[in-house]
Amino acid sequence: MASLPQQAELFEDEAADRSLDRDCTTLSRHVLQQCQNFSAEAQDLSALMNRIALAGKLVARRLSRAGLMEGVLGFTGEVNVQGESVKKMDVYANDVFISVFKQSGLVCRLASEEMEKPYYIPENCPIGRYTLLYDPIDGSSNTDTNLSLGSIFAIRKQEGDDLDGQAKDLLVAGRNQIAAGYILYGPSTMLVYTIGKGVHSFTLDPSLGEFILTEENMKIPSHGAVYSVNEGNFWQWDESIREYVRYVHRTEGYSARYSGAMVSDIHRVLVQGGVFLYPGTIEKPDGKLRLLYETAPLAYIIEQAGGRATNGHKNILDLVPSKLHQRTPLIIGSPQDVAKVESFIQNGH
Ligand code: P6P
Repeated sequence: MASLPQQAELFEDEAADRSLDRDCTTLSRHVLQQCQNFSAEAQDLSALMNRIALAGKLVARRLSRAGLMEGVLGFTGEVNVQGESVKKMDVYANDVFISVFKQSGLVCRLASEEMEKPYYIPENCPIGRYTLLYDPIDGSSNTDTNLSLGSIFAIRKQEGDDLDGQAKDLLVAGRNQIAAGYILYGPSTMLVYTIGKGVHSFTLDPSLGEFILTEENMKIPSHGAVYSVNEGNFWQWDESIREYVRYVHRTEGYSARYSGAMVSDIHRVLVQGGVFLYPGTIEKPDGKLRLLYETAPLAYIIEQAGGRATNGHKNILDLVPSKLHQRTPLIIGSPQDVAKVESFIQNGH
């Protein structure tokens, strides 16, 4: 029988081994573990996620120096396809993803919130079999105030031909995503992803320059205290959404949290439970958020973690877009809290 000091030493050694093993659980290794094989597709997925991680590192580095460099903060003076004023960080992050994937040989196209048409990999570059759909910087209005921001991504396999360059083959439901996730640029930079085998989070260790495994198989609580919605839009909502908000106002146990960057708000909901809403309005029934590269990837993550995501009537992952920048209302989070919102919609309050 080992003496107590020997037991303590043994425990410390085992803890040290676990810590070292975790530090070696990089994103690309984890993806291969998840795939449980080394097939060409598994290798592709691992390489794709590695490229996403590189893009995240480059964006995180730029954000960490935003206040110290010329030309990082503020607006470009341009308006994007969404009709939104473009922040310099939007353009930079959009270009980062293009640069990171252009020579990768992994993708044939990149479709972004910031580009009216997809970016087709030039013929003088290696062409891959996947499409990256992404929102390079979600919540860019937070750039200039040093608040959290995110990037959102979805990976789809090239199905069929896109001969006319209209990317009609992308107009399919979110269940066709083979990978999805987000990067959260907060006090630490986190990457959360799924390939349909659970949700896993990684934290960037700047000393290693690697995203290191933080939590495997994340599960969203069935209920949470947080409701996250921009109540400044109250006057624009359908009566049913107003009735839901009146309900949480008069019911003990709810707290409002809203940051202006839904990656941050939805990550909080994933970890603590609750619900995030961006409803449609009477003037814009489809709301503000985009289906292909915002709500569908986030819905994949939350559904894989045991939560739900709906437009109020249909599962986000079953919605078929009619156009690349299709918008959709979003109610996403803990199953009990999403159901509560739906009950107001279905009862036609
Ligand atoms: P509003 C950022 O532009 C975004 O797409 C989401 O990240 C965020 O939750 C929402 O829009 C903020 O929009 O209308 O509340 O300012």
